[in-house]
Amino acid sequence: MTQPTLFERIIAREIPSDIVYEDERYIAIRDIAPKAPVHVLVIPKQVSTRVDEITGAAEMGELWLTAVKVARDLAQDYRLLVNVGPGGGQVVMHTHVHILAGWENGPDSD
Ligand code: DGP
Repeated sequence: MTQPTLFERIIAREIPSDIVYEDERYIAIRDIAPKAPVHVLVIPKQVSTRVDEITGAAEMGELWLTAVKVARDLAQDYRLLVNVGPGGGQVVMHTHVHILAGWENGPDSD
């Protein structure tokens, strides 16, 4: 049996997190090591290791629509970012979208 991912353990409430959004298929939590004044992770409950494993247009579209919905509740302007694979900076091998926002003068101002 494979070990649950860190984010599965967060979804199961085995590890505490600051949840900003949740529905049947997604959860959004504040990043533990924020790289922007607002840094939230949108995580599908259906596990895939990395975003390019998602091949269905409906599933991919739903992930992005959920990320946009959560982001727009947090900020007017924002950055959406996905790290794909260790070489792309992905550390947690459970697909997630980063929402980064809250800079006074844009992302390169800090
Ligand atoms: P990535 O590098 O794209 O795999 O991003 C993983 C993010 O997950 C990273 O920004 C830090 C965050 N993170 C790691 N462990 C935890 C945790 O236990 N709780 C929360 N809320 N975030 C975590």
